[in-house]
Amino acid sequence: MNGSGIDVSRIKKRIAFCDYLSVAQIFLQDNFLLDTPLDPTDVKPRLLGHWGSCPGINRAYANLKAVFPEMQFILGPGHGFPALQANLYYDGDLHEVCPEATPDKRGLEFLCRRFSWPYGFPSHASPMTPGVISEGGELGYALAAAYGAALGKPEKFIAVLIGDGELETATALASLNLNKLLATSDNGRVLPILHLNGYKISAPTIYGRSSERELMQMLRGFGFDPVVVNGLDIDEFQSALKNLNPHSFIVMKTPKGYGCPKEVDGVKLEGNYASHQVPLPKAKTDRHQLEMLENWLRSYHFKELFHEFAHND
Ligand SMILES: Cc1ncc(C[n+]2csc(CCOP(=O)(O)OP(=O)(O)O)c2C)c(N)n1
Repeated sequence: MNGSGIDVSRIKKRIAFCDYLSVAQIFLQDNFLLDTPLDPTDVKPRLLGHWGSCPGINRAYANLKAVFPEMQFILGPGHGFPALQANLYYDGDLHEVCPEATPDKRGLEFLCRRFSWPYGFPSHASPMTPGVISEGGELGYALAAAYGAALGKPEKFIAVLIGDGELETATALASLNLNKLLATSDNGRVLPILHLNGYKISAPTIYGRSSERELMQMLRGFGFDPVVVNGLDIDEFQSALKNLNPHSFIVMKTPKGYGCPKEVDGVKLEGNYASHQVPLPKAKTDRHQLEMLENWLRSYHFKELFHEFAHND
């Protein structure tokens, strides 16, 4: 526990659990607990998904949930769906609408196997996702959706995660004005969190290459009270959450794709655009990439976490 009664080790475990599940949904069609060495047949034949956004989503979600268990969470980069889905599974929210998503081995299989699979779950957040009011497949609307959901609902707390690529869109940028119009006591509280991981698909983002001063000045100009947090530092994140005011804006810095292998075939993965989608695209056919995937998956020690989490396993 830290000084504010927050169980930091529980947050860490939740993050590792959801990071593993994000990777597993993208890659695995079998051997979900890694009971045996990873085999090419355990890997999905068509790898479709976005890893790069997931570690940041998992860190934002875990830190927020620890303080605001009843929050409404809006995800701008809907392509980071494996992370959102992992959190919905962890909290049991998915089970409420999807009885097969049970907290046991069968539920784990169901979740992973059906991600980005014909007649299964889409690769992006979708209307099938419990609680979704902004899909995020088309970037830009998250902030507007958040302020809209807060209108006339002073009891609400809404956290909205926006990608730094997303904040380059006209819609997201213009929506920053809503702070001046709608951050009033007759509306709910909106907490925007900019996920500053520096890259979008195949290039750096403007804000990733701006100086911190420039970015802070821009946000202050929109009437926000911005604070920068290192997304990998739970104490720092928690301290920012403890000191919120109606105009708070968190800038969460993470290395894009944090936790994946550092590089493959001479290309930098972690902290680079190359982790945006599937960092090891040849994991099924290339022995070396399969081995890298196995080491990556094992780094989370998921089996122990799952045994603590699962019922009747
Ligand atoms: C309006 C719109 N333009 C382009 C895209 C294509 N697109 C998909 S993901 C992505 C990059 C997003 O980067 P960022 O918002 O920083 O999210 P990250 O994955 O880095 O967390 C883009 C441009 C889109 N989905 N929507």
